[in-house]
Amino acid sequence: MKFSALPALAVFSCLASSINAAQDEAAQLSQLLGEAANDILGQLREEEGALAKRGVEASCTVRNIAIRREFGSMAPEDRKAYTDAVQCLQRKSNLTPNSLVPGARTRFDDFVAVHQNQTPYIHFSGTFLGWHRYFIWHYEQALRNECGYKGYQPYWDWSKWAAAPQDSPMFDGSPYSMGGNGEFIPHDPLVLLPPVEGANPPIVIDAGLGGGCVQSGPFSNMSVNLGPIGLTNTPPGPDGGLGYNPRCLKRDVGPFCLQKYNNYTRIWNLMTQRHNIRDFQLDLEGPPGTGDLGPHGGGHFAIGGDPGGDLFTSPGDPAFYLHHGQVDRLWTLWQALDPATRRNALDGTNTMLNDPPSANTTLEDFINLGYAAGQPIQMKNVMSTVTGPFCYIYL
Ligand SMILES: *[C@@H]1O[C@H](CO)[C@@H](O)[C@H](O)[C@H]1NC(C)=O
Ligand SMILES: *[C@@H]1O[C@H](CO)[C@@H](O)[C@H](O)[C@H]1NC(C)=O
Ligand SMILES: *[C@@H]1O[C@H](CO)[C@@H](O)[C@H](O)[C@H]1NC(C)=O
Ligand SMILES: [Cu+2]
Repeated sequence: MKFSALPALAVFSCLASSINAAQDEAAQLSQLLGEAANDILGQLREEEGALAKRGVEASCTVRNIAIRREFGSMAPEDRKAYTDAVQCLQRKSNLTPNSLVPGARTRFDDFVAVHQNQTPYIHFSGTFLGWHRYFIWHYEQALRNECGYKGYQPYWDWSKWAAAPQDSPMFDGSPYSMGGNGEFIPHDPLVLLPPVEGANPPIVIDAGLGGGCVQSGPFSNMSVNLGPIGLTNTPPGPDGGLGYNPRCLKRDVGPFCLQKYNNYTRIWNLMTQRHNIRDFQLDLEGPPGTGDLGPHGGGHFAIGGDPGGDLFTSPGDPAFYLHHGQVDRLWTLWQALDPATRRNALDGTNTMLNDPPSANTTLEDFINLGYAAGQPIQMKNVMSTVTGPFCYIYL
């Protein structure tokens, strides 16, 4: 009698300790990242003081710095203000000429189009982190300057919601969410083929809990105009994916990817055990050919669907910008943990996986967002979130 109760107890205590472990990991990570953020503010204060001694006024200070927050930690009305502004961008006309991108219809599409066009140069390349930093910053600027948004770009803390992202504030489908999951349509796992045919095992991603059109919340009405280009098992849209191809927003949100690639352990290791930019980027994007998607790929495929599951067209899902907010947050705070060696550290070439072969990206190289926004900018001016055009921090 006594013994039959033992296994159950053992299971229970094992579960309890893994829950405690997860809470400890969350607390430890949040402490580490909090300290990194404080270091950035401390540095700003010092620089402001040094400038003041020379009679110069600092432009980015602890008093005017923009604070980007986790979507789930924002007040409901602030979340709604954000999605209202995104919908405003989706009503304004595109600036991208239709002679270049025939399918662009809105200002929102301008951002999608430039990402489509530049995908082979801004992923698994030296510009990956800097380009996406500049990209989401200009998106935030467009929301503020063209659509009257008063807040800042939110981010998505993957690990926090890894057990059930579909029920999280981001995807629960309430009026204060980023829109719900896609309608549940039973479907097979997604099989991503390896870059080199036959060289590596394919990556199998368990089916999520959606698959169909988003039916609740802010983006249930949205028209996805561009793409797809690189959606697995789906041929490209008209004009190679740059043509007009209006359809609903589909998502396949579920816990599989986040639990596997974006849990607290993974992010803790990324932040504490990757000591140079090469290792940091590889871990974040997943070392090619290993079957590991990394937290960057994990977040993308935790959203999945169309266009979320398409490397080229993924910014066509408004959740993209919150996912890349978290990528930028982790880069920012990783840099702050050792600014002397990390502030200007770059690794990679100017083409995806150096194919075709290209030069190493340098701090002098320019990136640009085409018709979406802004001027070309040198990599050296996007390496810090408190200099150049930027003045923001993540809490
Ligand atoms: C969807 O569009 C209709 C018609 O434009 C509008 O009345 C409705 O409020 C929209 N719903 C959402 C969730 O945006
Ligand atoms: C957490 O992520 C790591 C690394 O991606 C993985 O090896 C591990 O299995 C994950 N933990 C759980 C509980 O899924
Ligand atoms: C590019 O960077 C790699 C890694 O740092 C280095 O081994 C290689 O020599 C560099 N190539 C050129 C052409 O500088
Ligand atoms: Cu991208």
